[in-house]
Amino acid sequence: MKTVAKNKLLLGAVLPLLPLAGTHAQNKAKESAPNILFIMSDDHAEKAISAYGSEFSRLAPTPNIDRIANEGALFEANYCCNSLSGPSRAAVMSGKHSHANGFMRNGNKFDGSQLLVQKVFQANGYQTALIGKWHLVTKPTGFDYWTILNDQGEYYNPDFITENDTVRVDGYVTDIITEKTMDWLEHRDRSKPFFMMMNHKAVHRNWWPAERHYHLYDNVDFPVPENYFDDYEGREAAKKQKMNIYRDMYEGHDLKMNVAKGSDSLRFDPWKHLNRRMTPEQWKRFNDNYRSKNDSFWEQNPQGKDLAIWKYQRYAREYMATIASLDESIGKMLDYLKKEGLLDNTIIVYCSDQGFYVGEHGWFDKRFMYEESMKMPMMMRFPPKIKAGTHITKLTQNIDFAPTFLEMCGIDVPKEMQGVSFLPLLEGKKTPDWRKYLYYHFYEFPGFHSVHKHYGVKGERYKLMYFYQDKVWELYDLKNDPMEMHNIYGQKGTEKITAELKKELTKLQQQYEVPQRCME
Ligand code: SGN
Ligand code: CA
Repeated sequence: MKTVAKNKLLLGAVLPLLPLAGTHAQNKAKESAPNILFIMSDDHAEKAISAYGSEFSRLAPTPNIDRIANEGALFEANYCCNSLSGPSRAAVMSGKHSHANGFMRNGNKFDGSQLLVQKVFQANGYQTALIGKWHLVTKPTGFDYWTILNDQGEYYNPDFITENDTVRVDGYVTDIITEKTMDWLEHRDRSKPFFMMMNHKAVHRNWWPAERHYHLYDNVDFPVPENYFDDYEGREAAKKQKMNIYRDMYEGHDLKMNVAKGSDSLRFDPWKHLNRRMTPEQWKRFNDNYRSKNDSFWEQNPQGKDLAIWKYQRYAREYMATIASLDESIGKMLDYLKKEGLLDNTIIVYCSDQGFYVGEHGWFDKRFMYEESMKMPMMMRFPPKIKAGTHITKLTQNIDFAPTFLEMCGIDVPKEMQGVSFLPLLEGKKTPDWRKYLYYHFYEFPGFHSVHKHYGVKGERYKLMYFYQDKVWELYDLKNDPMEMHNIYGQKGTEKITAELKKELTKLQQQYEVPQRCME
């Protein structure tokens, strides 16, 4: 792999220290201040992480990612506030819901002048860095060093953008991000603690594995979700989406089927689309080593359910094979921190930017407030404060991350952040007053996959959603219907719980000051 020259690595954008409301700008962190290594992947579903214990992940385990959970805490009820990449990243860094940080849908221009967690760390004597996916359109702020992918980035031979230039780097994106992160850690200012964001591209569409993983799951049959052939009865918005594996996935671009000569849009040739970054030799190896061995069933021209199931398996195998490189990356980072004697004084976080569907309801992608996409896999390791094997079952959200990280490092949490620190949960303290409901709001319509705008409230047992442009409500009892197949809104016997949830919804919208214009 080609790396950026050392002097460039060290010449990050040094931003002026800003007066930060509610923080004591000390400019020098205590000697013992912990470091933070924040690792975010993209579209990593909970069921694809073996620490969560699904049958699906048992067939394709993630032992290194699991180390973080096993030696620390696994979050079982962590949720994003808006299930999309840009909005989730903006919520993590600002500690605020989308309407308050201004980044409501992908493609918005992020206001980098606002208060952000990395700026608070920087003002408190931390060295800050960001490597990998950014996706917020405007340039990163608050990082001493940054290098980012262009928009979604490329799996093979990707471009990396820095303050001054754009450099194409040969190699596979997950490996390059890992090496760049280690390189930065190696050359950092060792007199300061660090706050490092390592943001992977994997496992985003179109799920392109590293060459060494092409055949990893060729012979594995992943369990097909029982609602794979969902008919969306009683769920109007679900009927209108365009994210079915068997109907909407591009056969060429997504499923990498040999469709180069096909003309209809489902047969999109990957070479002509996102993977034109592969060299002709890489493309040849892909054709010779992968497609030629995996396309025989499809070449027999299967139809109907047989084809739909085959597509699911192809998708699940490529999705999991792409995760294999992520798991290797986490293993390398943990080993590096150990070798450097940093393992126990570094707060290590692994999370995905949101959840993802791997066949539930027949889908890929995210966006909906249903569990698989609203849930955001999350785990943390920090032995001084977190006992190995901790399970966090209370409701937490991505807006809580910034307040938690700051409190764990002994830095005051700025009052304008809307999230709350979940450090007491990590420490196993009694928290009888912990929140009972979370607020969710999805804005990207019209947009990819045609998921209509909606907001809602999620409690421990019940979930209420409102597709406000369609004026359609949905209510789920997650205890009796964990797969959210039965919308019980308006049914006899649900009056009391509906009224309670509507009250909570209004309360949260007032608390977070959601403007009326965002709800029309
Ligand atoms: C791309 C994908 C979509 C995906 C969005 C947002 N299409 O546009 O399927 O929903 O990103 O994803 S692709 O064929 O171009 O990959 S997000 O995770 O970044 O929010
Ligand atoms: Ca994502």
